[in-house]
Amino acid sequence: METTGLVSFGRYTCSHLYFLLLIVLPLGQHTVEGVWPLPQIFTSSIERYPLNPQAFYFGYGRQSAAQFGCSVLDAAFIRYYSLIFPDYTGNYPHEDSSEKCKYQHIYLRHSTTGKSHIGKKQSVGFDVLSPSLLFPDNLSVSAGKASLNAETVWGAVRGLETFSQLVYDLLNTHSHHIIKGILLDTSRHFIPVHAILKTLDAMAYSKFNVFHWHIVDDPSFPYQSQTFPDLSRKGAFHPMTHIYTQSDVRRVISHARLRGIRVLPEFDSPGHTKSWGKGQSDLLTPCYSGSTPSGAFGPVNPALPSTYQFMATLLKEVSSVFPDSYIHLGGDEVNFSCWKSNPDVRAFMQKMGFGVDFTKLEAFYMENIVNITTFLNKTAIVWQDVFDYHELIPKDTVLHIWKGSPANYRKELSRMTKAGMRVLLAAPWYINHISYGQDWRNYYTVQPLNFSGTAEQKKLVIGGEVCMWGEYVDATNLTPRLWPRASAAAERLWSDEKQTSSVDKAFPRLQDFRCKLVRRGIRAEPLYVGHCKHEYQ
Ligand code: CP6
Repeated sequence: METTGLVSFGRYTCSHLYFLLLIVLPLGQHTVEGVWPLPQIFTSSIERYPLNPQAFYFGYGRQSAAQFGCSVLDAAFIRYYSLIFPDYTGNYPHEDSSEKCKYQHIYLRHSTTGKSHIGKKQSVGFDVLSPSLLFPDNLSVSAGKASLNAETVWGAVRGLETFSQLVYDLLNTHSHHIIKGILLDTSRHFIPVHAILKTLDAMAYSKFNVFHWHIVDDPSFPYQSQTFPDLSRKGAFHPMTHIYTQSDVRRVISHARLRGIRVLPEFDSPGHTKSWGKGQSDLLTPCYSGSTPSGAFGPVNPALPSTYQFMATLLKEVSSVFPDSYIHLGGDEVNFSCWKSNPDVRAFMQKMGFGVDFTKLEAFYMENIVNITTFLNKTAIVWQDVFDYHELIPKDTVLHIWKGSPANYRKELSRMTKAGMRVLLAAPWYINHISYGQDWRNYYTVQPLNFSGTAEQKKLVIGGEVCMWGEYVDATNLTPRLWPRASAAAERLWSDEKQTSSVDKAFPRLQDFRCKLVRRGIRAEPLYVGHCKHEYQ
């Protein structure tokens, strides 16, 4: 039996276009969760086809004994159309019946305008062939065309039911985790380029698709800027050996690209910027003790126009060096005490009418920075703090949830998606936190969509990220700390939740996968007692 692009059900063979096929695993392992009762025989493929209610139509085949006017099927078409598109407010696309009778063969054209993802002119027809004892009932759906061959109209009605069950609503039943990312912090420790490249290899093995490069932070500024070379000259741990040159960055981006991984750069501000101040004077806020500067510096100074000029120039460079359409702007954990101590900042607050509400000042700063990225044709991602302070950021900004217990981040997911914002979830996957035992199970059993909200809201959860904050991590221990624990999160973000709901069933598979990583030269740590056929050499 043909399998590619085909699904067959019992005596119904079914392949299709223009509907979203539920079955996702290769032959031999799958379940047909979408069809009940279970067909006796079926084949499936990973292919899914979008169905467009405005272009979709049931029709009678040329050789069909039943034709328009067959009341059972005419009525069934209308019924199943609304079963398949429950939320569609338009009507079943009737054609004038006198016109229709002129067609020998009713094939209904899909318009290629609008939302067709396929891009080719398509037609979809449903053939109902003449009843014959010699032919089995047969539902087949293939590219551009779905046909149902049935011995009787009643068999055809059954086939329509099967078809309608195969159509599933991406919004309602499937998570839409587009981003499966890993954050690496290269500021608290310098991670040499070769270790980053190796990490990208391993990311590809677990099907991660975003490398979130938390490239700079308080402790060091290893990014070698073309426009501001002093930032790394003075702010890196070492100006020559502990920096990422432009060519290093290009190598990382190209290595990632070849593996289908996007590189998302983060230039976190206004907090987490201590190292920036070494190479850029007047950028950070001088902290005061009483009426005199204490010599310490706080977050980026939001009261000076020069700050925004600097940020615009830096982000302009960043947006040309990193081709991705997203830039992460940080905005987390801003400590207000230094801003509070500074008389110029306080005067600016008065002038702006912020009173003593420093969250307004932070919001003002972030709004300006987000606007800069918009101007540069990039979409901003910010940590959740920005939304917590200031719900009126541009609607296309992605919010990144990093803190809280499951109860807390669920509340945050509800709130943010209710406001129509897209969300990335990182809070459950702090891979830098370690403990004795099998903590990968916690990463595996996360349910990113288990929060109160509509299907529309759930669609706004665009993915998740595993975070490797760098306080206790450098190239010596990065790999075993990441793998295979991050792979547990990868399956949660990649796979169908229902088919991967058992953490115990995942255990032997993950052990096998970990051995595969080891065999490929990745020092992935063991999950528990056991051995690999090929131990690490
Ligand atoms: N660094 C930066 C960090 C963290 C954040 N931003 C962080 C703090 C506490 C925890 C996890 C991460 N180390 N720049 C917050 C996003 Cl528990």
